[in-house]
Amino acid sequence: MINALKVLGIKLKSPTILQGVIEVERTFVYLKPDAIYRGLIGEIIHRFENKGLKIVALKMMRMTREKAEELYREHKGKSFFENLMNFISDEPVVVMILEGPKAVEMVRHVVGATDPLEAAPGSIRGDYGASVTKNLIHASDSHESAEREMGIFFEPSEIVDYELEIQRHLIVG
Ligand code: RTP
Ligand code: MG
Repeated sequence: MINALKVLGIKLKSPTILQGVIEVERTFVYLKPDAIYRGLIGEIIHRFENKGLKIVALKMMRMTREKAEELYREHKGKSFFENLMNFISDEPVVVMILEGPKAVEMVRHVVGATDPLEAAPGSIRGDYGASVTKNLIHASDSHESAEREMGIFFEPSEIVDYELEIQRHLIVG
C-alpha cells in the first residue's frame, strides 16, 4: 500500500462496532491567485467539506517561482509554461491536503476539466473558471503526484490527524 493510503477503523454508537474499515487517501490541492483575488476561498473549501472530504492541512502562502517550477516540472518547456509561471509566481495561494475515500479521483471530479469551457456545470471550474489559465485550482492527478506535491508544500508535522464525524456515513455499501 502506498504511503498516501491509510486504513481507519470506524466506531459506531455504543454498543455497535462496525467490523469493517474504510480506506482513505490524501491529495494535494491549491487555490490559485484568481481564487484568492475573487474572494472564492470559502466557496471552494465549502464544496470539499460538503463532499465529505477532510482537511488535514491548510495554509496561505506566497507561491515562490522555485516551488511553482517544482510543482509543474512535467510541463517545463511547453508553450503555456511561462504564462503559468507568471500567473502564480510571487502571488498568494492557499495550499491544502484533503483526505477521504478515493480522494485523488474524487477531488479531480469536484474540480472539473482543465478548460472551464469543457468543465461540467456543478464542478468548481465549470461554475467559476474563467479561462484555461485562470481556472482557480490545482489538484493532484495521481497518487504519485499527490505524494510528491504534498512534500513540496508541507512538513509531516503540519498535517493534523483527527476524526471527522461524518466519515462514518461515507462507507460504501
Ligand atoms: P492542474 O495541474 O493545475 O490541476 O491542472 P490540470 O491537471 O487540469 O491541467 P494540466 O494539464 O496539468 O495543466 C496545468 C495547468 O497549466 C495551465 N495550462 N494552460 N493550453 C494552455 O494554455 C494551458 N494548458 C494548461 C492551466 O492552468 C492548468 O491548470
Ligand atoms: Mg495537472
